[in-house]
Amino acid sequence: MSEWNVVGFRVPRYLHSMKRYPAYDPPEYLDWDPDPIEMRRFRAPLQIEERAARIAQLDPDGLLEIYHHLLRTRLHDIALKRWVRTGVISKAWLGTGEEAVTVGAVAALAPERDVVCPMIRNAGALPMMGMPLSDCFRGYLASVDSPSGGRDLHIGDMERNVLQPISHMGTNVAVMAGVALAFRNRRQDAVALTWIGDGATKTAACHEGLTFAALLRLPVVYVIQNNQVALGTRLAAHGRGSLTDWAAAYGIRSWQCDGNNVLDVLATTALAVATCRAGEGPAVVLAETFRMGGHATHDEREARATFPPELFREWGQRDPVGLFEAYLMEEGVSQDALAAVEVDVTSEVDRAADEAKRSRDASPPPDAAFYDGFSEGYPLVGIQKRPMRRE
Ligand SMILES: Cc1ncc(C[n+]2csc(CCOP(=O)(O)OP(=O)(O)O)c2C)c(N)n1
Ligand SMILES: [Mg+2]
Repeated sequence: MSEWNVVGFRVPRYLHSMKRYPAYDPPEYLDWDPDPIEMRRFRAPLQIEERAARIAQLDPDGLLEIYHHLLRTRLHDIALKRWVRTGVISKAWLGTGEEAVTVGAVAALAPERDVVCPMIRNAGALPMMGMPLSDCFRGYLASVDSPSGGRDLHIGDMERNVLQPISHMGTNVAVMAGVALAFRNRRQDAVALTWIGDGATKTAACHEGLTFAALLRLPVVYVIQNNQVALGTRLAAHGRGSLTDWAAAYGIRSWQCDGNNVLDVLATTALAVATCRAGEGPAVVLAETFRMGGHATHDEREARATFPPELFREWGQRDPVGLFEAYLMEEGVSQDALAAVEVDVTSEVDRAADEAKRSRDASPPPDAAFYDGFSEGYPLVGIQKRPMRRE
């Protein structure tokens, strides 16, 4: 954002500002300008000694890479929203306003050895782990060449250390404890990480998984993504206790961070990962954030009515991408460098969406819908090859 003072000199404050999309961005993001109070609030946790030490390891290229990941996550969602509006797909689950929780957490991992299980609001993790962005779009098209073969929009790729999530909330907590147990048994120096929604913390599967992970001290990091709502139910309506005390009840070490501050998420997740690598896992990172959109694109109006408008204004001022961009400018990153990242990311996302759209009509053959999976220790393709119990 450029400003001109009375004598016509440009005030070199926030010179670059990423493009906003009136048709797709939440209204609070459209004329977004960094608020000085929020900028101070952004810096505060980064002064905490052990967090500061991790952030000091990032060089200018590393910081720009994080900006790239944040922006790509935002634009991926905007591209999906455009697909919904233009009738390519009927619905999309987006993470608008929550990008930092995904990007910061994955940036704290070693993608070549650690394994993540991203929930649908953590789509930004997939390209960070090396999955082609076009595959993220193909997942939504249910095309035969999508990573799930067209079966499911929850996608993963074990070649790239991304476990396809189960859509049932809470179940991945136990599954990732199992992944961490496998690491331990194989003496592999690796960490498992997944995200748990505030709503998912209330499931039985989550409780069982955490108890198991804690008891066996497994190397698994659970990032609680508290976006203050579960589908249409506000946090205060789905639980009475505080999530701050929650990990302690399981005997699990935890850190709290600002989920709209990518560097704070990165630094706290790095501490959690270090705990696991030191054999003292598991660990919980509680990231406080806010869902700026609907549960998915179908209920955006209801979602806006779930909370008072002031709350959207407050969190809107805390746009994780905008805040990080403003922070980088304060740190002296050049306007040209930021603009160059934006040009790159925009064309990367456009290209990926266009490439995926070419598969739009490549539906799986009808009999592939029966079954394709693993059972009784060997791969089975098609329901006719499954051993059926006949009474
Ligand atoms: C066991 C189970 N119950 C209900 C659902 C339907 N459902 C899908 S997402 C969701 C809300 C999830 O809320 P939260 O865990 O806070 O994650 P968020 O959507 O806010 O990211 C519900 C109820 C489900 N997928 N699994
Ligand atoms: Mg939630």
